[in-house]
Amino acid sequence: MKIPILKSIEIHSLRVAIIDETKSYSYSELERQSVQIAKMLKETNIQLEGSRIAVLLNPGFQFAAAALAVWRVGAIFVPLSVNSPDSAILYVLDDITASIILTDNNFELNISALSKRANAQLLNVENAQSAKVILQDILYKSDREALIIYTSGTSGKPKGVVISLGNLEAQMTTLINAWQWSADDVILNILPLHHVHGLINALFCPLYAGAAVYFLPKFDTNVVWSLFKSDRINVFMAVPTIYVKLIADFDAADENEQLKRKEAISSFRMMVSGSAALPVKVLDKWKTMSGHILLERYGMTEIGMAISNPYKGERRAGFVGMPLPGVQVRLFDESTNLLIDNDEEAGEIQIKGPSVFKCYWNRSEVTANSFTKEGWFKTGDLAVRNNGYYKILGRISSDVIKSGGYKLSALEIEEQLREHPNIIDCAVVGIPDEEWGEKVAAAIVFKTELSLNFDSQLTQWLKERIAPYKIPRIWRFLKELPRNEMGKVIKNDLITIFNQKNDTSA
Ligand code: MLC
Ligand code: AMP
Repeated sequence: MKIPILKSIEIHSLRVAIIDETKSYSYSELERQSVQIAKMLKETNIQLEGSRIAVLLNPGFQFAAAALAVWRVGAIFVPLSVNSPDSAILYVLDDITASIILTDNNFELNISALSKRANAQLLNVENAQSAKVILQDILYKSDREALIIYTSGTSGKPKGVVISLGNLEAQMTTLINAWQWSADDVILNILPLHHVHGLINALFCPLYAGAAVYFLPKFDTNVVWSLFKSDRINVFMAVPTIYVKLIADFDAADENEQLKRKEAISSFRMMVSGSAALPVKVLDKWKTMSGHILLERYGMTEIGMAISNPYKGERRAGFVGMPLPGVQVRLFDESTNLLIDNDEEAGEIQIKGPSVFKCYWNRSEVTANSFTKEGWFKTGDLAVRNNGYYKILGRISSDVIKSGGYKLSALEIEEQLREHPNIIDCAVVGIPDEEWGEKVAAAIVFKTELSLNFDSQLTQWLKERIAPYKIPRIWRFLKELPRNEMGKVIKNDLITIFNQKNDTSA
């Protein structure tokens, strides 16, 4: 097969592909830059096919060109989080044994020492124009690995989810048809690009459809509202926290400004919410502001988008909709080993189909354990079905936290905290929060007397070790953790403790 997005680049060459801070770029400019970066990769004489190329670039034109370039040379594209500390980046570079890191002037200096430690060659995409070697596009089998995205889960350290070209094509085709993407669309993308929501739904899908993607350097409610009013955008996708923040900004504006904002968003073709539960209150408020019933859908890094409310038809508040075409969904009760075939009982969502990922990178045992014997992927999400519509009830494991749309592993944060010389014991939970979905809360047992402001010192200490969105915002310092007879921390009791006493929240 030909690489999916490369097909669309040829067809739409004169259209606008990317708009960023300074400029807009056509599809043919995107193609040219991706060819130049691919040539630069070739010039290294590194064995590229199947190798992992990490990309540390801000959302924008160069990022999109780099992804295409990596595929042109038959390598696997691994987007890095631009806000993570060195140790988190090094973890990914080591895990994938990255051959090359693609970056630009914004990051080159900072990443240079890391690239040496990881034994990866560092290339700056801003130097790509000088590359001269001859490049030939390759044809691929659909099971060729295209992409690795790191996700946290129940297993402590983040794992790389390997997505094949076939998976990617299936995910994009399904969404483009279901949500009626067209080349006339312009989407505002303010999401991070190291996760599927920002990367696949809000960048690759529009590029595959020949649409334009408008990037902002950073999420800012005011700038987003100005852009909405500019009449240049007609599609928007975000996590619920972002809608909550936009609503707060709307409510703070004067009446005249509110009217302008209402008028602007009422003419959008589509506004989507996902990655975490959309509170019905937020959906209702957005409806009164815009006339739009936000299109809520359900997905996961390992499966792409699986369940969606309809583009045309009833969008049900509190429900994530029905299985997308080509995606098989079932509810399963592991305790009874039975399929749920009625509208009353809850079960784990299990998924099958061409969009389901290939494997976890270098973790064959974890991969095997993530599927049933019959090949269904076990999502770890609980749901009920009502007249064909699915409602997510929550996660089976309390060790998985969703905050601001990011999936976080309580175990990973605990592991990190235990490395602190003054911490004997700790436990991390998610506390429900209207703005963030959940806030990360940590209970800590210390070795010695605490100094004043220990929570801010700990926050600082963590900032050098884990991504900012994984840092606990609520702290509690305890003499001991609530445990059962087996010695296991009772996380529900801990949540109660957090909800009862006055906390130290950031
Ligand atoms: C930041 N802050 C938090 C926080 N993150 N507080 C509590 N909980 C959190 N999780 C605080 C900061 O400390 C700071 O406080 C203030 O909020 C602003 O910080 P920021 O970093 O500038 O935040 P902001 O840019 O506003 O980020 C919010 C956000 C971001 C919602 C834009 O979290 C985001 O981009 N989320 C999207 C994640 C995503 O794409 N997930 C999809 C995964 S894929 P102070 O006091 O300093 O002001 C997936 C599959 C699927 O899930 O189905 O899609
Ligand atoms: P990630 O692993 O970051 O891809 O996050 C996937 C998880 O996000 C899913 O397993 C769900 O728990 C959650 N999720 C995604 N969309 C929704 C939604 N619409 N409602 C509730 N949870 C969601």
